[in-house]
Amino acid sequence: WQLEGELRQAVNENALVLHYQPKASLRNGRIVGAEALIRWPHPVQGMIPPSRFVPLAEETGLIYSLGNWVIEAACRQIHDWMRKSIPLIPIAVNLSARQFDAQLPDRISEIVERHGIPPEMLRLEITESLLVRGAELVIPIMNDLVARGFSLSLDDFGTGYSSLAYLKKFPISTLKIDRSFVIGVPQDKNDCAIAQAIVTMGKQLDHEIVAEGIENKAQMDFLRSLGCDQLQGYLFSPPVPADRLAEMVCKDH
Ligand code: G
Ligand code: G
Ligand code: NA
Ligand code: MN
Repeated sequence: WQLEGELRQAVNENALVLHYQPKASLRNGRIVGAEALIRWPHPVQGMIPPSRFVPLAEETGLIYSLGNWVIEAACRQIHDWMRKSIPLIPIAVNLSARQFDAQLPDRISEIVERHGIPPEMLRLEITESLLVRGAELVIPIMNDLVARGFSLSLDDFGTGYSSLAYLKKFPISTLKIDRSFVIGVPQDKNDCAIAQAIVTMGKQLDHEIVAEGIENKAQMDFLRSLGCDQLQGYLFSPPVPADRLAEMVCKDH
């Protein structure tokens, strides 16, 4: 398929870019982190969103080198911010299930050490879909990553399968409430109940709670009233280029 060949070439030629969506504290509105989101500036098709090529990369196995590129690019960016004395915030990268193998911790450590980055500055966002690899494979890898100083966030929480059985076994520090439960609050009673249950449970498990996809003030106020810690969404900021994020962080600190 043509797009696959072009994507392989784009990875090899460093022709992809990361945009960064800030996460803000729901207590004081300050930027407390950001999520790196990949984009493909295509010469003919324009900026291609990840929904159009990440699934392709996952099907073809290209996600392995694409995933390494993302970690490398995020670390290069953090290094550049350190060099420019921009206040550092933790940057989260998304990991696909196919990237999760026994060599992953060594691969990530090598990249982080080569760029001289404190491991706390790189967060790893995973989803429950990871469990297709088998809990007996993935949980030790998660523990290894945490032992090396990386923290794990469980993304899209509530949309996967078997969430509750494994939640207590995952060494995660952060739970991200999926956008699909945020859309309906505060009007939809069911969404409110689900959001409240997730926040209550997550806090009992000592996890930090991030609400994704916050688009308006009513949603923000409701999630804050539940005790949610951080928000990510268009109300605060869409994903932005690296330089724009640096400006926002500098203004904020
Ligand atoms: O930015 P956007 O809303 O289009 O992202 C769509 C999806 O692509 C999200 O589910 C996001 O997690 C995923 N995605 C974005 N960047 C990456 C990445 O670097 N690696 C992986 N595996 N998924 C990503
Ligand atoms: O699956 P994941 O949580 O990684 O997806 C993040 C995606 O959600 C990003 O691609 C980002 O562009 C998108 N996104 C971020 N904030 C909002 C928002 O407020 N509304 C909507 N509809 N999408 C958002
Ligand atoms: Na994600
Ligand atoms: Mn995410």
